[in-house]
Amino acid sequence: MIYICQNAEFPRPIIPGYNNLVQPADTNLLDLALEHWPERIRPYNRGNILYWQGDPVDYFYVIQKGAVKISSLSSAGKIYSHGILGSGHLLGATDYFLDGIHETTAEVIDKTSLITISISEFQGLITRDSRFSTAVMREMAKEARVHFSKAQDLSFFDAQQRLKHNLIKLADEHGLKNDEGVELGVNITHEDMAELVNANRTTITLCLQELKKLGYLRTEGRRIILIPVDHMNVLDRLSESVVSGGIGEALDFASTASEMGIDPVKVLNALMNGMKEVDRRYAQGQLDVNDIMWSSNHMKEALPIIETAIHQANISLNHLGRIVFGTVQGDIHDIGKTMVSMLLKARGFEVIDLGVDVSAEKFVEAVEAYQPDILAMSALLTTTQLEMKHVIEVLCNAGFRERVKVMVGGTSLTPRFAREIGADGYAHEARGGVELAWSWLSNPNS
Ligand code: B12
Repeated sequence: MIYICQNAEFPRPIIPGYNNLVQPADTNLLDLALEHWPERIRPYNRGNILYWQGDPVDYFYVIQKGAVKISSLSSAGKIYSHGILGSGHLLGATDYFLDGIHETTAEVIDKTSLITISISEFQGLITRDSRFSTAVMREMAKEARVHFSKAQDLSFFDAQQRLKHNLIKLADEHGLKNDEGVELGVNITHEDMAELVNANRTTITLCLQELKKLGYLRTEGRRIILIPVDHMNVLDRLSESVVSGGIGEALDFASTASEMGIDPVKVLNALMNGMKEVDRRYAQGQLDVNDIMWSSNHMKEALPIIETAIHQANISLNHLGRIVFGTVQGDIHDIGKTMVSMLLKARGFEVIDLGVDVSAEKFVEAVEAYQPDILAMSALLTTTQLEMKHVIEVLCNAGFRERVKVMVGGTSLTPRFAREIGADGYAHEARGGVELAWSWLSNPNS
C-alpha cells in the first residue's frame, strides 16, 4: 500500500497491529558490550591482524576506540578496502550469519581498544537480550548501507570525488572538530586511501593536491584537516552552477558562501573552477558557444559579491598579470569580450573590463592608471576594426606603447590585420587569447 501525503497535516493511516514507523530504541552496541564484558577490553597496535580473509569466524569484536581497516583481496590480487571502522562498530557478524567464514581481512591501523566476544557468548546474549539483537541488526544494516554507498560511488563518481566522500566519512567517524573544520583523527596512509577509493597511489596524490588547491583540505605532515562539509557542499554547488545552473543560481551560492563566512578566496576559486570546467568541456566539444555565454553570465553575476568580500577582508590576490580589456569605440558587441575576459579571470589573470564603445583616450588613461601587462581589444565590425589601429597610435604618442603587450580579437579579424596595425598578438577565440596571455607573462622575453 502506498500513501502519498500532500500536506504535513495529513493523518498517517493507523493499521491495527502495525507499529507505525516507530524506530527501535537506539540501543548502543558498545554500551551493551561494555555492560556485559567490561573485562574484555584489550589494546591493539597498528599492524595487528584480527582475522584474515578466509579464516573461520571464531570471535566477534566491538571497537571501543581506534580504527580498523576492512579489506579484501580480489582474485586478480588487488586489495580493495571496504572502509575504516571506528568506535561502536561490530566486526564478524555478517560473515558469521552467512557461512561462518570471514570474507574480509581486519587490520588495526591505529592504537585501538576492542572487546572480544566468543560465539557462544554472542549467541547467548542475542537470545536473552532483545536490546542486543536490535543493536546487532542495526550494525549489520549500517554495514549494508556502507556497501551500497560504495557501489554508488564507484558507478557515478571519479577518483577525486570518491576520495572526497571517503575523507568526509572518515572525518565523520573518527574526526576531531576544531575551529577550521575537522581533523581526520585517523592515521591513514596514501596506500590506505588508494585501497579505499579503488585508485592507485599516484592518483591519490594528485587528487589530494587538487582538493588542497580547491581549499577543501590542508595537510600538516600526516595530519589532514578538512573544512566543514557544509562549506564543501556550497563550494561544489557554486562550481556546478557556473557550468549548468539557472539564472541567479551562481549569485545565490556565492551569497550563501559569503554569509557562511567561507574564505572569499575559496569562493572565488570555486567560481573559477566552474569556468575552467566549462572551458575544458568546450575544448572537448561537449559544450557550444551558447553554453559558454550562459556560464560567463553566471560568473559575471556572482563575481561582484566575491570581489566585495575579498576587498572587505583586505585580501590581496596573487594574479598572473593584469589586463585592461575593452570593445573599441563605435562597437557595442560585448559577448565575445566578456567570454574572453571571464576565461582570463578563471585562469588567474586580473582583468579590468572597460566595457564597450571605449575611446582611444580611455584605453590610454587606463593603461596609465592601472599599469597593466596587457592591453586587450575586441572589435566585431569591419568599420570599427580600424579603431584598434587608432588606439595603438594614441598609445605610442602618449609614450606608453613599450609598457604593454597589445592583444586584439573579434570575428572578422585576421593575424595579418593584427600585425599590420602594430598589435603584438591576435587570437581567433577565447582559449587562444588565454594561451597567448599566458605565454607572454610566463616568458617575458617573448
Ligand atoms: C549579438 C550580435 C549583436 C548584438 C550585440 C549584443 C551584445 N551585447 O554584444 C546587437 C544586436 C546589439 C548587434 C548590433 C549590431 N550588429 Co551585430 N552581431 C551579433 C552577432 C549575431 C553575434 C556576436 C556575438 O556575440 N557572437 C558570440 C561571441 C562569443 O563571439 P565573438 O564576438 O566573435 O567573440 C569570439 C571571438 O571573436 C574572440 N574574440 C572576441 N573579441 C576578442 C578579443 C580578444 C583580445 C581576443 C583574444 C579574442 C576575442 O573570442 C570570442 C570567443 O571565442 C554577430 C554575428 C556573428 N556570427 O558574429 C553580429 C555581427 C557582429 N553584427 C553585425 C552588425 C552589422 C551589427 C550592427 C551594425 C547591425 C545594425 N545594422 O544595427 C549593429 C552594430 C551595433 C554596434 N554599434 O556595435 C555584423 C558585423 C559585420 C561586419 N563584419 O562588420 C555581424 C557579423 C552580423 C552579420 N553577419 O552581418 N549585434
